[in-house]
Amino acid sequence: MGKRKRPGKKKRSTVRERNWEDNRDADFSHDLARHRRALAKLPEHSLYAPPLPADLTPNATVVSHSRKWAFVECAPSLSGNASDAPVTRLCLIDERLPEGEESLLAPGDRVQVEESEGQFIVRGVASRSTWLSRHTGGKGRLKQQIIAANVDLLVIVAAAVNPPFRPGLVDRFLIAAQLGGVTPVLCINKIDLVDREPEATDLYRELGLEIFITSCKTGKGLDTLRDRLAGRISVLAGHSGVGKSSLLNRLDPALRIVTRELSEATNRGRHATTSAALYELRGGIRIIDTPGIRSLGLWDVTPEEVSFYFPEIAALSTHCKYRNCTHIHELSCAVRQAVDQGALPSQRYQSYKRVRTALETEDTRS
Ligand SMILES: Nc1nc2c(ncn2[C@@H]2O[C@H](COP(=O)(O)OP(=O)(O)OP(=O)(O)O)[C@@H](O)[C@H]2O)c(=O)[nH]1
Ligand SMILES: [Mg+2]
Ligand SMILES: [Zn+2]
Repeated sequence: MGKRKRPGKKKRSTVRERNWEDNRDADFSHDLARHRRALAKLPEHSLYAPPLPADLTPNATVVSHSRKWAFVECAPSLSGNASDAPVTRLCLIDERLPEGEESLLAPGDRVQVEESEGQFIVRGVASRSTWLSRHTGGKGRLKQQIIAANVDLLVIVAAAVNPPFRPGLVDRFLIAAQLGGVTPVLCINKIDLVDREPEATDLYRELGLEIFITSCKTGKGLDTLRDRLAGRISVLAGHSGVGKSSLLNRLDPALRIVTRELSEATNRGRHATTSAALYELRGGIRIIDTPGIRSLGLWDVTPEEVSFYFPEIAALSTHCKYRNCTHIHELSCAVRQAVDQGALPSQRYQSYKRVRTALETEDTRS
């Protein structure tokens, strides 16, 4: 952007005021340039002189991050009381922290932050109790992208229409929730645009999934959702344009997160949210908003294991003739019989087949 340095310009504090209206990506690129300049004047890597802590004492939570920088939420003094009102600080991420096949950081991660020469630095990341992750499917180093860490609830957000309700993605999120130890709930938004709930809703209700029917336009269902989120840390996930950020704005109008109308040409969301971030809402709600995704690559599931993540199919499979029945082409298959007889909804079976076939052909295990 070619910003010139003005003499006498006041140095900005490293403690940032929270301003959620800002575009975070712009924040990071701005900071990146600013800190590069600052680092250039420091003796080589003096910030990284202290050894990384051997025993981790987490004192902050990641709000959002880029490759080199993280916004964290912590007590005003790093060793301060938990009861102190938290502040958001911009930290460098210690470049010695190992980058493996799994994301180093995600919103919700507990980290150890230390101050060194007036700069706050993330020195360590605690292991995660729960997570929402996806397989990147790419050829690069990063194989498992952690979307959110240490969350209690996964709110799978779908729209009743615009964009159309797609049970296939819901099924994948249900598997991802099981893999990461997170409790899933389903939120069907934009109910103001239809006369009745999408057909598949009852199917999920029968499976025992907790369902919230909401409208950001009329406010329907928002109080019930708010009650469920209170006192917990949750993550909102789903296709672009289903209204994830709009839900947050309705739950706490002070947030004013950027939202975007659907594209008229494709009737799809236009990726208004570009990076995941943790928000603190009124009423003790802590929630991670995430960018809309097209598909969810599953991590750590083999095609043979898929049926274990469809509980009703797993139960039926004990009656199949072959123990290693794929439930796709075998003749004496209790699962296919159940579909034929209407005992197993064909939609769920189609989802099972899609997930299984995709795992076989995508080779997402490499
Ligand atoms: N009619 C109606 N429109 C809604 C509702 N909720 C959200 N919208 C609209 O849907 C569009 C997309 O909303 P966003 O909140 O940006 O969707 P998102 O899921 O955050 O999308 P990404 O950030 O791209 O993943 C906006 O134009 C919203 O005004 C609703 O309940 N009813
Ligand atoms: Mg959004
Ligand atoms: Zn079978």
